[in-house]
Amino acid sequence: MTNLTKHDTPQGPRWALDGRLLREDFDLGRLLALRVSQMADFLGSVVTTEPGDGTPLAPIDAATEVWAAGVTYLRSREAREAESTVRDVYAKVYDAERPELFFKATGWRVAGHGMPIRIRRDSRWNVPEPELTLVVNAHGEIAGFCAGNDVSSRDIEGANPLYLPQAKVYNGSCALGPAIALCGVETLRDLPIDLSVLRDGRAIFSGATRTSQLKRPLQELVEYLVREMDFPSGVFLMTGTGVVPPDDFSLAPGDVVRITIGGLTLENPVGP
Ligand code: DO4
Ligand code: MG
Repeated sequence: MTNLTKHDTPQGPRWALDGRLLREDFDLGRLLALRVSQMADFLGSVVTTEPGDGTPLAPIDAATEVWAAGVTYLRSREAREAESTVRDVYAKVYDAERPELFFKATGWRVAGHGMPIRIRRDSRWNVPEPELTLVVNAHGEIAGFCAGNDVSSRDIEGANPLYLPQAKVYNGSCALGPAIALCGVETLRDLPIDLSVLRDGRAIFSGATRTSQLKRPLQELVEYLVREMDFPSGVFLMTGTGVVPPDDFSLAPGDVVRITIGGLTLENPVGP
């Protein structure tokens, strides 16, 4: 697997490939405009010998969109049925042909590894959602993945499913990182997904699942996303959560959320 990372450098944000800086004029949109079969040659032509270190940034460009799928694991359906006043919408979408897809963030809003995520001030029940996040090119091909956190308000979503955008989209509600692992789609079929929440340095919740527990094939989620919408510079697609903490759990400022997916660990403190 090849890792693409983005760093804060004295010259501004720079991308790196396996620890070596890419040319200054590289951006992710140029890579994701290509077919997967063209990417290795292109990256080879823009990689330098300079070391790519410095504070990690979210591996996404400012204008790139992040979308998300929902109720793709049985655990997510069960948890949402329990919290909601309108239960059968979740059963219906879990079993339906068409998946649930929603807009989550634009790149400039996304927190990278080590950056704070947030809980809404007008919500009392909040959870992290550890999600395999697909990096999809302009041709609808899956080029790789990163770890993602679809931070969510359960009480706002539970009050009414029409409040979903407010439960899902707010400052600090999306984290991605620490890298984009460029890989073939077969690598993604059975990846472990681990979530821990640390409070005062101690794990107060740990849970795990695997991508093989997904109800739908990854390519099917992508196919619905790109069916009637073009993404000339590519798009990120969070694929839903299979880990939901028990109902008496809520995130609090100062907690640290650690998500590991297929060897990539994304860690974010919960800010004020
Ligand atoms: O239906 C609401 C959102 C579901 C979701 O975000 C998930 O299953 O991960
Ligand atoms: Mg989710």
